[in-house]
Amino acid sequence: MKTHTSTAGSGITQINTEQLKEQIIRHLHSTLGTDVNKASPQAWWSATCAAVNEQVFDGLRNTQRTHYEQNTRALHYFSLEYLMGRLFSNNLHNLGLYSQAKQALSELGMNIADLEDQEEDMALGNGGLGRLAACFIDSLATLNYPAIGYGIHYEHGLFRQSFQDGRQIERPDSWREYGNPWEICRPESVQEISVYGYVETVYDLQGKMKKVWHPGRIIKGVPWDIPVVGYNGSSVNVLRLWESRASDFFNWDVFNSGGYIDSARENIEAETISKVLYPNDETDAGKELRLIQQYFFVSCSLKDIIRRYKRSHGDDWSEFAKQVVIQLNDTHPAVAIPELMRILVDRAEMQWDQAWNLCQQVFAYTNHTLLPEALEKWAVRLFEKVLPRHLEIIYEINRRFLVEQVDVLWPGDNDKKRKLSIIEDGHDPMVRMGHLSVVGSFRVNGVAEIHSQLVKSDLFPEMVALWPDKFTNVTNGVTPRRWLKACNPKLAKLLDEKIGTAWPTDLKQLSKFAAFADDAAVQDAFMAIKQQNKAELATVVKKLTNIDIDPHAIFDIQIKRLHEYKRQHLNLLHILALYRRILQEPDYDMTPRVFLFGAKAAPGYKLAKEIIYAINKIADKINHDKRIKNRIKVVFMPNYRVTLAEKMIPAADVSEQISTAGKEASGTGNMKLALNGAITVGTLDGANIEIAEEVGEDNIAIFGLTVDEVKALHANGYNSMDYYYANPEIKAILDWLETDYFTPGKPGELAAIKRSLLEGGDPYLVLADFETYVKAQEKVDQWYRDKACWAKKAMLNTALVGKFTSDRSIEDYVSRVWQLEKCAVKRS
Ligand code: AZC
Repeated sequence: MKTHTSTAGSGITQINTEQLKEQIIRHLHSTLGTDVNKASPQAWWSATCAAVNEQVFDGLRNTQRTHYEQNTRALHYFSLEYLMGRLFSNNLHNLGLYSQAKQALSELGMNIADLEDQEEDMALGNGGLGRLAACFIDSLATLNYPAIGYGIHYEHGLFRQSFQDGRQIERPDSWREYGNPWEICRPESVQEISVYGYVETVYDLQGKMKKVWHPGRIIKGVPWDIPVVGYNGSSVNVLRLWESRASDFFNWDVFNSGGYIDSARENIEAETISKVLYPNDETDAGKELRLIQQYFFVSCSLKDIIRRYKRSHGDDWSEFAKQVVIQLNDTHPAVAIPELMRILVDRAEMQWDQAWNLCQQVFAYTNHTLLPEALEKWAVRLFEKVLPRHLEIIYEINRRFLVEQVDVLWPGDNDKKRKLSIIEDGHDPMVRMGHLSVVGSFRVNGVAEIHSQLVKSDLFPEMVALWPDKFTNVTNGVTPRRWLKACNPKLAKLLDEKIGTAWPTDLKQLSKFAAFADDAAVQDAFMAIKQQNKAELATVVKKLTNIDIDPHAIFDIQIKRLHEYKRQHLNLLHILALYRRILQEPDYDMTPRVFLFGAKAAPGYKLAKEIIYAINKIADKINHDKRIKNRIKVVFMPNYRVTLAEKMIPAADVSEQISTAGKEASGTGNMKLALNGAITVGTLDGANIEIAEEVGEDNIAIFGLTVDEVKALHANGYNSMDYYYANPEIKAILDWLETDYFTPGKPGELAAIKRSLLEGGDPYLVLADFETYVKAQEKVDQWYRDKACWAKKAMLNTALVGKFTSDRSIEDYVSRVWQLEKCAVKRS
């Protein structure tokens, strides 16, 4: 019998297979109350998690003690979303325990993969922004930076998607219905926060004016801690998520006056706050509950930070900005700025200037999008109702900003004031959260070079004139532990053999793999792995959709939220073009291709849902059409999420990154796919540009209008009709959508796409980019015919994208924004 020992690093106790087996059985007995003979897979999974947690909690204690003793400066990441996915295999990998666990379980008669499937995804996020937060906290722990993630403990994460007659159906996600082994409730750190009510102006005996907020409601925030295990067991940081409950204080009042039922209602209302994640990706919900969610978690988190600070510094605020830096993940947590001001001015009775100075040293803001519909604005009247004191503070921040900054640089220029004001004028005045975030932060960053440029030139040019040094870039990254080592074990093994095992924490090492790009034997090994991954995905596809796909076809994958700017419909038009060509020319020469989609549409986003419907209907028609002889297959995978991404990405040949230039801030799926050897078909948008720089133009299929060309086209008056009439293929395809060809007996069912592209003016320039997109796809088809050529390109993609590790992003944040020190964890 083999006995592996963990390679875990300093923070964590070493453990071998035998010990792990004993722990699992002990937990089956004493934690789960069952035994080896009757335990369900769920019980085995829980027992294994409990065993893993023995090491995790060990590391957690050591990390927290070390940070406390060393009194370290720490990063506080504020994010409304964390898209964690599953933690079982991730924690095992990061602890260096995966092979031991696999061995231990197999000796106990269990298959580790079956146990992995017992876990629900922790889907507390929508898409890129939430997954980025998850990659970042992995890297922070791996790099031994003291950091804590703060967010909301949603009872229901992102909805589960299924299709009924091709249409998206949403069901609630109950990820912790039967508990979750990774979280620890911390009743000792409960916080209470206030909302609603009114503000009273009072004067003390010296005649000094003071504002007193009399809240209308008190809500309790209960923290749940999720340990974040660094790779090789370095540090174990914490993700602290707040759950809302009715405050005891409030219940008593109502209860004593005989209002049992009312008190129950209060409970329900309070609990609503953390009930469900808003499913909007890149659209501002503008709803009262959303503002309360934002304030709830921000206020709980700030109180938590201050409590910890006061433990060592009492009422002396002078070290606060040295100890604390807060990163705002988009504007969603921006209400933290007036909240900290309120705490300092109203509570700590600090002078305004001093408080503001402190605030501006603490906050930094990341912008993730330029889309106008995603730029958050809150109606002043709503703000006034929910957070009356905060509105006053925002007015004062704004007044001083306009007088002391704007009017100094542009004296008497009212247009500038109007443009820069945190309050947008109009019949329904609004609070602009982006403006507030820029004014209140010491640093502002975009998430890819081009995006950061556009943040400066298009979004906040005047703010740049005021504070040129405030703006910077940090290009996104992804954790190679989850997105290569864990999800693509065969490729990881090949890399270990060829370039050594340092790459998971030093991804630039991958460039050594480039030396093998012309080596026929390594090419064969690489392509054989891709082939196996494709075969495995084909099994998953069969199980989920009952569609048979051929693993020898090109696997062409577009996985991301459904949005017009991401242009899944451009992909669809290409599919229709190929289909039509085959029907017109039965011997049409093309490499067989399987087009795979994964995407959720926001439940209220009509056109996005129509696009899903159209893809499903067209898929159904094409997949059953014998005439095309399987040259095309189209699959829409239901319920796309982290766990499905982990199966699709290692099997991709082609990565679709086809957003309208200037619209995708960065993208991170593009990085994951390239890392796993997929070749990008992409526009010069977001991080695609930087991927192209790294892999070289021979190894990526770039097409389409550039940002400047997009701007010029709009400026000169884009008319999509011109393309419709000029290109017979476009015309035929769009007209096809109006017939009942794909929806027998129901003509016009797919016409929404045509309408948006013609009458709707094609806001994302789908038709303008169609021709070059088709050309790029033809090039890819040609490349694939030459196996060695393809293998080389694919290998070079893996080899040359080392830049896109989230470890590098974190180091960029550390040097450009956070100024943290690493802190090696000591074992007790
Ligand atoms: C996304 C951007 O669309 C994507 O380009 C980027 O890679 C990602 O953030 C991480 O930075 N934005 C969002 O998911 N959501 C919002 C509201 O921007």
